[in-house]
Amino acid sequence: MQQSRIFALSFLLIGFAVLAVRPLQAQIPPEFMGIWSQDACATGEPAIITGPTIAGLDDGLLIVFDDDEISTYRLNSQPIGDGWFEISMEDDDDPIFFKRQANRLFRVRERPRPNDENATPPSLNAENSVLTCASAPPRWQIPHGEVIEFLLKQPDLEPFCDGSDLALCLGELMKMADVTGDGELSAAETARAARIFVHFTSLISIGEDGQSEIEESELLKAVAGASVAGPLLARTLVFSFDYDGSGGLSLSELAQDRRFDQPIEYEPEFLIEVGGIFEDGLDGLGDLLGKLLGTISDL
Ligand SMILES: [Ca+2]
Repeated sequence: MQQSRIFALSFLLIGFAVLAVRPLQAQIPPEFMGIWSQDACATGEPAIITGPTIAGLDDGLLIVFDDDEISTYRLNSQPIGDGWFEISMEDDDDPIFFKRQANRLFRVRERPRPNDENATPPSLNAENSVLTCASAPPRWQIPHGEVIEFLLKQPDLEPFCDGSDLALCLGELMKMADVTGDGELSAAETARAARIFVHFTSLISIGEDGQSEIEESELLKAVAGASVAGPLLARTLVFSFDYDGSGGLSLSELAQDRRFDQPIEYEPEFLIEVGGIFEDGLDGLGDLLGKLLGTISDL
């Protein structure tokens, strides 16, 4: 019922609506979220930990940018005292224990016993730690900057997107998409939202084992497709929903004829499904654009 109602919305609105949320279950501690690197921040391969706000996921996400492959894992976490958290990946019986101290996140394999005075505390050495980074290295920012920013901003959404008020959450997502801050989405801002949506859903097409790997070249192909076809889709959306003819889309125009007065619930797989439809739609537009360009060059 909820799903069919969402499906009735425009692609853009779907894009935003499905990024709204469910109540949090396995909270990733805020001090663990952000960019981490095993090596120097300016040149290393970043790993991003983000909370479960996005995508209706119950779990947090760990996204590892590694040479030519990008891997995404779902994370569950629970505090075990003394600053330690037990973090496990989906379908993995082998949890790892994490603790943050200053600018490092330390991990140990053995369960630390914070409440046992006689137990030897686990040794925290730099070899088993990652360093917090203010930003991702240029090597990764250039091709993936938009989605990295989107991932990093997730904790800011949490107070607004706890699953209880979709309209409030949509308002915050709208602010995120509205680069110029004028309260309206231009065609370029809409196209950017489309690119981020394709980038993001490609990254989190997580399998049943709770993880996904995607070759960077495959990911960039999907994003390039969205970059070419997105503006066409964006203009179509602006033409379709810009009721006051201002040239941009406001939240009230996007929400026209819809009532977001009920909590929203769906399975994460639904997002992936919508991402697939969205990508197919963009592919279709890409084909159309290719044909049009072909026709023009034949003239
Ligand atoms: Ca704007």
